[in-house]
Amino acid sequence: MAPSSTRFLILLAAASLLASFARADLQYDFYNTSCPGVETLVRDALNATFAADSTIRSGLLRFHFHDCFVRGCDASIMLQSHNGTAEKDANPNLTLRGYEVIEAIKAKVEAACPLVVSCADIMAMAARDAVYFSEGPDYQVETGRRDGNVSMMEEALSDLPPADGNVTVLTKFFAVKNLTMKDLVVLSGAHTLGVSHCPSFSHRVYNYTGVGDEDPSMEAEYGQSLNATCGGLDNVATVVPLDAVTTEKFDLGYYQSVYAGKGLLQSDDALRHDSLTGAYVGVMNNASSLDTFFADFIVSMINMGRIGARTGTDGEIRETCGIYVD
Ligand code: HEM
Ligand SMILES: *[C@@H]1O[C@H](CO)[C@@H](O)[C@H](O)[C@H]1NC(C)=O
Ligand SMILES: *[C@@H]1O[C@H](CO)[C@@H](O)[C@H](O)[C@H]1NC(C)=O
Ligand SMILES: *[C@@H]1O[C@H](CO)[C@@H](O)[C@H](O)[C@H]1NC(C)=O
Ligand SMILES: *[C@@H]1O[C@H](CO)[C@@H](O)[C@H](O)[C@H]1NC(C)=O
Ligand SMILES: *[C@@H]1O[C@H](CO)[C@@H](O)[C@H](O)[C@H]1NC(C)=O
Ligand SMILES: *[C@@H]1O[C@H](CO)[C@@H](O)[C@H](O)[C@H]1NC(C)=O
Ligand SMILES: *[C@@H]1O[C@H](CO)[C@@H](O)[C@H](O)[C@H]1NC(C)=O
Ligand SMILES: *[C@@H]1O[C@H](CO)[C@@H](O)[C@H](O)[C@H]1NC(C)=O
Ligand SMILES: *[C@@H]1O[C@H](CO)[C@@H](O)[C@H](O)[C@H]1NC(C)=O
Ligand SMILES: CC(=O)N[C@H]1CO[C@H](CO)[C@@H](O)[C@@H]1O
Repeated sequence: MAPSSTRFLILLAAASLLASFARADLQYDFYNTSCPGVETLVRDALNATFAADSTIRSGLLRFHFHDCFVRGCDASIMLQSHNGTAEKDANPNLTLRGYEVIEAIKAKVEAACPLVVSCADIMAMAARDAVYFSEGPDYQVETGRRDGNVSMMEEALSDLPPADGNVTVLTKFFAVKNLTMKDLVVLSGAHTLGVSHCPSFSHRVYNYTGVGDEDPSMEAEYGQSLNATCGGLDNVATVVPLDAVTTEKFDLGYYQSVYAGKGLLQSDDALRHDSLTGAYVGVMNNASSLDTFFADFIVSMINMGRIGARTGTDGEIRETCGIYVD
């Protein structure tokens, strides 16, 4: 073999080794030697936070979703923009909650292990702990993500699924993130926690097709109660539970609501009108399916947590999550 091609092969081997290092996968317990006990530290801090405000749990679960769907799970949702054009400034983000919670935990983590643990991993742990402390399943999160430092409003507007989307539309938004229809119907189950502001669904009550009509798919009494609560299309101050059965408990209440025509968002109700996702909603309407939902949810959360993950030497570990960029 000629020396030049040997050199080439060695270079090739070195390059692919380097590439596989840079691509290093997420793993369980990534910080076990670099910051031992960090997951307990985060969980204990959240336990105290939730004792003071139990409603912030749903905010943290949604926060991780909005982070992952835009530029991957890289905490770019937390970046501040001098000129107001960051992800966080996009319309769907205006109701995101939990910035201060993540920042406070990050400060505690920095005190224990400076510049080791990413904001993106803390967000993933916080979403997991929010579910756990809502009587949902406990699971191990994958860690080893690093933070991004680019944040663009347009990407949040183009990559987050629309609240008035049908299953065809929603499936496309999930597919570009490597998530399946199963992930869609399972992760929508996160709406077993938390609330929505009236403008996210009020068109269903007051102006469904633009002629002052109501969405005929909505259960009649439910529509009346939404009308009474919101009192009009543009009430930005009032919130309504996404799962009216058990708003703060992670359970099957969401699927029971959707099954009964009491899904709050159009994207929730849409799930029962597609044969595949509708079948899942039907199964989850049965109380004996709780364990199946928990197991499915863990799998789909791990899938979502892998979107666009930066690992190895890609990205950075920041001291503060919400630094200014641009
Ligand atoms: C299928 C596509 C989805 C759409 C269209 C959607 C849309 C929405 C909307 C419009 C709200 C209410 C915002 C407001 O007006 O305050 C909301 C809340 C929420 N979403 Fe989703 N969502 C989707 C998927 C997800 C996923 C995958 C998760 C997490 C795994 C999630 C977790 C939450 C939570 C926990 C809340 C309540 C937040 C709070 O209480 O502050 N959503 N979602
Ligand atoms: C965690 O520790 C075990 C040994 O205790 C080790 O085998 C494993 O590689 C470590 N994992 C990481 C991600 O460092
Ligand atoms: C959370 O805090 C309460 C006290 O407020 C304590 O009883 C409970 O054991 C804690 N749970 C966990 C998982 O740390
Ligand atoms: C879903 O919505 C899209 C966009 O509005 C529309 O083109 C499509 O026909 C709808 N699909 C179904 C099955 O309703
Ligand atoms: C209802 O929707 C139509 C079409 O989008 C719009 O022209 C009309 O102004 C809306 N009505 C109200 C009360 O906003
Ligand atoms: C909403 O409530 C108002 C006042 O009670 C009533 O006049 C209106 O018809 C209701 N609209 C719908 C869509 O139920
Ligand atoms: C619920 O599921 C259980 C176990 O699969 C089944 O035995 C039962 O008949 C189901 N109940 C309903 C109402 O479908
Ligand atoms: C989807 O998976 C492919 C193949 O593993 C990967 O190259 C791509 O980066 C993933 N996309 C996202 C958004 O994670
Ligand atoms: C963003 O991070 C990259 C490394 O991932 C670095 O080269 C670049 O200078 C950073 N940009 C800013 C504005 O911090
Ligand atoms: C705002 O910041 C973004 C990101 O750096 C940049 O692309 C855009 O041109 C800036 N807009 C203005 C008006 O300065
Ligand atoms: C432009 C705008 O309203 N941005 C908001 C995005 O969300 C954060 C957190 O709720 C708000 O502080 C910003 O004002």
